[in-house]
Amino acid sequence: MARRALITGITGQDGSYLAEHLLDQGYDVWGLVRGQANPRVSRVRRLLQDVQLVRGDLLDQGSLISAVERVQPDEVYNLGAISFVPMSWEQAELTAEVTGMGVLRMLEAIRVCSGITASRTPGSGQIRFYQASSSEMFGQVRETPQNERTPFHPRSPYGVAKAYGHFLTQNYRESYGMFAVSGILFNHESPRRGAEFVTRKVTLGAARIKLGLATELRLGNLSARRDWGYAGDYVRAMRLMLQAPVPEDYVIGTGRTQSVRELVIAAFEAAQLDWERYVVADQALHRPAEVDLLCADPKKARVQLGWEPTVSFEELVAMMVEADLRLLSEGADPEQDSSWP
Ligand code: NAP
Ligand code: F7E
Repeated sequence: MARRALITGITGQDGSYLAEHLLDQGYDVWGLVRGQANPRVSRVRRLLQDVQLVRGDLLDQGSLISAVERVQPDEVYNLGAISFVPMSWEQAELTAEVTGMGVLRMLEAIRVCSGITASRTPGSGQIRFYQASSSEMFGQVRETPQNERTPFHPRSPYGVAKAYGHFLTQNYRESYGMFAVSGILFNHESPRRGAEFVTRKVTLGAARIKLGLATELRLGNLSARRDWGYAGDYVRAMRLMLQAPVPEDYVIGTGRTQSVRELVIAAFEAAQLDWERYVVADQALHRPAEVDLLCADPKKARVQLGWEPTVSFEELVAMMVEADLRLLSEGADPEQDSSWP
């Protein structure tokens, strides 16, 4: 019988790629969707016709229990979150509730539906659980590159909420023997990335300028460095973690780091533009506390899971610029639901 997966955050970037990957692998895929008239649900329905939808919200414990009871999943991927770091300062409590406490509610839904009441043999739980942890937990980094043993020093309410979810996932594994793992994923991007994140903001900005739709691009801290990979590669790692014989946490990244300035140069080069004529550095876009440098050491995932990224930074940026040029040339509005290639 096909394995059955439940994905929270199905309307987001990773949810879409993970759903496609799991469908390819022969899974029955269910997505948790929230809200009464969420416009992003129609995008999922159009792109992912074989995914079944179930209503629920990470803020609502009962809805998660009902969803798990209805779907009877073998695997749960908890990707739902408030994921835009600047928003986590503006709505810190909501971020704690969704991105942090949402993990507790999802784990509790699995625990209750599995009838787990006391400690069990490690890994004996029926439902395998993946938590979308983040390199933002490393924050002000203690060492470079960062691996599974690097201590956390989060720099935003988002990073703090993710650290809570991360430790809770470990705790449910240790307390109840649940097969619960965290993927500590570094930044990963794609043509489906939200327009507010810096890679997409830059590739859309370059495409708009190229097509005469804009005359400048305002950005914040150009010196921040990130380890950027391709989302399609990273969702493969999520599934592999849940197929491992033993539940463990893994760092997923490329092992390379680039600055926002290097990202801008690559994107404008791909659009055949001179970036210095168009990019405006805007102090107002700097964050209250910045994460200056992230760079993954993905050796454990390579050795134990056989996972490797396949798309380089340069290929990723070129792919995104090309997709945005096409999208805008077709007259699509990237801020609207029609914008998923
Ligand atoms: P994304 O595009 O921002 O998607 C976030 C998803 O969370 C959306 O589907 C959203 O659904 C859902 N969501 C928000 N509030 C919810 C709630 N109250 N209940 C249920 N669902 C809710 O994020 P992403 O880039 O795909 O990332 C997926 C996950 O990985 C997130 O947890 C993110 O924090 C984490 N992560 C991402 C990266 C990265 O570089 N992309 C790196 C490390 C970790 P609606 O349509 O209902 O708003
Ligand atoms: O910023 C700098 C900004 O918003 C990257 C999320 O998926 O990855 C993501 O978080 C860097 C920061 O991503 C602008 O200051 C400069 O240093 O694309 P971002 P993020 O904050 O790294 C992690 C792993 C997650 O888990 C998160 O969910 O770029 N930057 N100028 C800018 N950033 C933005 N957004 N906009 C600018 O204008």
